[in-house]
Amino acid sequence: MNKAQLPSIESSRIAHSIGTALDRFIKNNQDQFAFASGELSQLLRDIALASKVVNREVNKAGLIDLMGAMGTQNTAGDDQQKLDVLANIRFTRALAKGGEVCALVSEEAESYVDLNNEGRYVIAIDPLDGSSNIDVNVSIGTIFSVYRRKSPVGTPIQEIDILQAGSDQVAAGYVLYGSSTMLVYTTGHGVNGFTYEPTLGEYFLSHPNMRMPADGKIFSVNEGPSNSFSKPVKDYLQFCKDSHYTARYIGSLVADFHRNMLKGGIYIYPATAKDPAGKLRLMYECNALAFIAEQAGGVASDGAQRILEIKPERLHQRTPFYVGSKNMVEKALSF
Ligand code: FDP
Repeated sequence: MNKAQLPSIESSRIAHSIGTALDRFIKNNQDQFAFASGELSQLLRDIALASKVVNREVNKAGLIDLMGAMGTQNTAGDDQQKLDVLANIRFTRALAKGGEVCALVSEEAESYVDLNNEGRYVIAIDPLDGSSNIDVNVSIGTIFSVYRRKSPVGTPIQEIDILQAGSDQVAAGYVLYGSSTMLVYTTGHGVNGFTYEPTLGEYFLSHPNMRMPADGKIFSVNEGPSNSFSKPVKDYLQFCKDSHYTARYIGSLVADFHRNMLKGGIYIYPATAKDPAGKLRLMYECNALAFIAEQAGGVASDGAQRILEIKPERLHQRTPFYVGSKNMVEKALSF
């Protein structure tokens, strides 16, 4: 083939280009990362591989005995679903095998999991978010945060490695098991989204350099417990209604967040009488989405400060969460 033929092949309508594969994208962009870039790249690949396995299990859950409750509760007292447990095993196993991770914080485990003292990274993960939607075929997701350990490599893990503020994240992402499966991640240089092509078994770049619209008209909140919302939250929701905004609430954080990433909108989970500190978990739900939101031009707050500035005191700490389009979140915070 001579060079002159390439442009016509590239623009051919018969065979559309399918975009850059995730592995190649990670490799091409690993120079952006200041530390041991090969290790972070391998870690991201491990997460992507585990997500493909989880995707497979999620898709066949109705055919084999994978739906329904496990009969156990996680550390927060939520009923564990079989797929919660399975996803936790898949991600933990993949990250343990890879060797880059020294400790893992998971929604499904009370304490952190000590993996490998030689590893340089700490992962906080919600292996399967939105689990109450599993049995009804509604989108669910995985959320992860990646930190560099602070103590010397080769020594036992310490609290300073685990309880890091969101601003210390070196990478974060989510996987959405939806009408198609997507992996969206950032290493602090913008946000990129990849769609899974099941017949090829690969993620391909489908949403390069994602930006959250600065404005939007979608508000996303479970209004069931609204009697116990604070007055400013009630007032803001009234403002949304008076402004004829659209209410959309899937009840899977990843799915609600992803929709707002693409269309513009605000997601709110405020303090309620049942959950006075908010329901969502700082370390493995809010931090990752806050990092992604800010990288895409959005805002994430607990109502008083940036989510990323909160210094966690406990693994399973909860926080109120206001995240989404910049102008919408700033407006909500002004109430
Ligand atoms: P779930 O309890 O189904 O796992 O953090 C968990 C989460 O779902 C989020 O994904 C979701 O946005 C939220 O809780 C839903 O909570 P409500 O049922 O209280 O609205």
